[in-house]
Amino acid sequence: MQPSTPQQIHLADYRPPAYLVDHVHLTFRLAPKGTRVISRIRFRANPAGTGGDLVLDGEGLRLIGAAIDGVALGAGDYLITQAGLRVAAARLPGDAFTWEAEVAIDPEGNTALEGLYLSKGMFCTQCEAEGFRKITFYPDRPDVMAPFDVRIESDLPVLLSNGNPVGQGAGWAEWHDPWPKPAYLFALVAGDLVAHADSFTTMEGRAVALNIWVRPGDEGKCAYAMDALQRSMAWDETAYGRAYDLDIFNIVAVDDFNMGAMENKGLNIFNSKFVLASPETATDRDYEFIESIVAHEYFHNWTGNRVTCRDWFQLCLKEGLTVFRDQQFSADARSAPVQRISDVLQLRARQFREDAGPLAHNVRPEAYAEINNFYTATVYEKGAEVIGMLHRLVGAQAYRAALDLYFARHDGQACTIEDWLAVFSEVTGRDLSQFKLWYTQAGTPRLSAAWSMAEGQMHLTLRQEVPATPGQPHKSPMVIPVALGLLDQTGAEILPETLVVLDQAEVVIPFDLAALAAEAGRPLPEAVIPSLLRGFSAPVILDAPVSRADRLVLLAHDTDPFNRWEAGRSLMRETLLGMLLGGAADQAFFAAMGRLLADDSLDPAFRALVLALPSEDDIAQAAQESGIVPDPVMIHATRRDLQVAMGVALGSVLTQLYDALDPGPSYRPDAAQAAQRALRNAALHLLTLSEGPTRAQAHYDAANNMTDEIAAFTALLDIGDSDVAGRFHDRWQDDRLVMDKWFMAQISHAAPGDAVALARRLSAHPLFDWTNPNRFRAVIGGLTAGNPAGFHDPSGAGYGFVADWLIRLDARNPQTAARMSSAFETWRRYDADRQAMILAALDRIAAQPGLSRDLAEMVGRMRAA
Ligand code: B3K
Ligand code: ZN
Repeated sequence: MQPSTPQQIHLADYRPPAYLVDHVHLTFRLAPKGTRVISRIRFRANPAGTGGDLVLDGEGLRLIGAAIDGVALGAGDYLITQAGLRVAAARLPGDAFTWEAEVAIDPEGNTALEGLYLSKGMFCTQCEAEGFRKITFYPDRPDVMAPFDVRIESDLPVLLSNGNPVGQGAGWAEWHDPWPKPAYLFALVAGDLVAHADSFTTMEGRAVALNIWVRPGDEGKCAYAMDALQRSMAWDETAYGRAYDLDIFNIVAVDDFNMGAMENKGLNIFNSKFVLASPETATDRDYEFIESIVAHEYFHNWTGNRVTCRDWFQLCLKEGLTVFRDQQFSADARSAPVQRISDVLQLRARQFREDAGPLAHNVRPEAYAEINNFYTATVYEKGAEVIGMLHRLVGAQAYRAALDLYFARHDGQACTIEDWLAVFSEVTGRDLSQFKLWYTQAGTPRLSAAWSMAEGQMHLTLRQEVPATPGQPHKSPMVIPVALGLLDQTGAEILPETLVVLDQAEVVIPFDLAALAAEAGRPLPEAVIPSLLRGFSAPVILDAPVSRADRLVLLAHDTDPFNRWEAGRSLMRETLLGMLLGGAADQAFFAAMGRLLADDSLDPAFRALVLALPSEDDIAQAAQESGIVPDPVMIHATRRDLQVAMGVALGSVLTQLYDALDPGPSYRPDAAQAAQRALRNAALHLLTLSEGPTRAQAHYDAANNMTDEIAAFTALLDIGDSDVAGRFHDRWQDDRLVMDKWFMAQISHAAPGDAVALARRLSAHPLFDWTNPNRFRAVIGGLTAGNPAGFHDPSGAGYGFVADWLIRLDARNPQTAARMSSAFETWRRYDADRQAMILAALDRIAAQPGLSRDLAEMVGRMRAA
């Protein structure tokens, strides 16, 4: 039986709403099983719309009663369907009217964690994208914006909603949000919470009360998030001229949450993992995430909330821009080169992977069945890269002018990518119609370079090709900004960074080397080494025939730190691919690494990134890109061989680094200390693999922070230590967030042949609460993302295990099940046996009766490839 494909919604079918909303008033009478929601909504016919029936979205609502302009509706006055409610135009009193309704909903029974739900006795909401329709009947689409007044009635001590508080008494509180917003930004929280409070005064002189609300006992873990919030508020004023616009800003930490966090107006709701931190329980990486996610959600106040999206196809309008902004913030707060390298690592690991498989889609998709399936690396990270390219093309000043115009013109509006590009065209006079292909063509372009030299002249040929992706067999040439420099054979720069824009399939660019060399005060070089795509100036795969020897020169001398790192990375990637085909690592590579590691003028965080090997999935991706069928088990073994070889070859420099980089007893999560720990722990890892457990055991015993503790823990797991997991468990069994690490680390660092059995065993552990998304991700993601060789075990056991869990979770929480299913998106990469087994797992999922639209769409797209 062919499972039915869920129905698709198309960008081309967009129509303006028939009715706009002038004001919303909501009353919540909270009760776990039977919450009443009373709504009073002032509608007005949209002058730009078609008029007609009043169509409201609504799912899983029990209608108690409804009225229009105070006149109660009878059963014959409206039609209720699975998707909502319709009142015929003929029943409406005119162009403007007030809709009132009372509905009953069941927060306790809401296991999907979308709409109003309960998490450990606390009421909270998640409305983006389409959760508001599970709260009351409403035109639940982002182009309907309105001010909200909210009254909450409950005995719980803390009652929060969007906007400013306007009144409270025993058992009730009222909130007023003056800023028109779409329903997806609505939020409500009620619970027994305590606040970590502080304040901020805006550049406009507005005093803002800041609160981070957590469960009692967690208030000591909020200081870093608060600090990050205050720094974000100040940064947005300086960098973008954007000030906060309410009297209060609340953040709430919740344990059961489908994603990272949510930017609801004035009331951000966070997965507690991205709020709570103490040195003992959170790693440097956790702190970094907290900083960037707090910033990201705060920055949405302007890019997303004040200016929102017309429809969900425009999601990248707010997400790509807000990611770009949070990346800029982190680059300013920490180290810009390290930030850029980390961002590119993420982009390649998640977005290039997505683009190379059956789930490839445009930065602005054109069709979806379930919009939650499009909160992807392509929309977010590639969306941010596209803005980075615009920034580079027009320059920082014009970028700022375009953004100023964007905010001035579109404040309070729901916009499109066309609106966004228009402000850049107007400010710069540029025609961006070809640039727009970045939004409408999927796939990672391949950029190839070749060059020749004769008589003091160099000709650089740049060629692009955009691969076919699902539904897009033919592509047009894109606008690719290529930042480049030229080095001579000694590593001296003879052409400082220059921007070349490739906007055809091929261009040939001449360079007058004699003139360049003279200008740089260097003799005419016999050979030049191009440093291409500096700073990763475009999200493309670069093929450039730079010899190994020349890449060693780039690694040692390039003035662009990104390309310095990239040179080392590509050498490592090539070494690994060579080893997969039976080759060995060469000594020149180790020697170059050793010199770089020992160079104390370089940021230790940068050195740690140079030392880090590509992940197993990166190697599989690189194999795929070079036409090799990847064998995950062999990749794991080969990568481990190289790690051991590095530990041996670099042993003395690693030992010196380990000894020299101890930041001492007082922990600070700042970039400088984190950098030392990153390099020191990278050294520890390689030394443990090459020398054995002694150093890691001592490191574990001495650790006074989670960064060091987890580094020693995972190093010991990697060499098969059988007792460290028990010790870790005994110490941390009562700390939920740390225990997520315990589950994840063990599975990720299990020997591939044992990983599925271990995941199975841990999924029967009393602390495995599979209904908690973080814990589910720790165990299932620990296998699929953390241990690819285990997941792709030749027996197929990993596929069966994961499919079973996805099916089970789907009945309860479709969003998280669908998201986790992308573990299978790479299936086409593998050998015929694995492909057949993955396809069988996907078929088994697809055949489940009652499969959610979310998971059905994902599986359908993956199988279709
Ligand atoms: N906008 C939210 C994500 C909502 C996801 C809905 N499935 C968080 C963010 O991007 O900031
Ligand atoms: Zn966002």
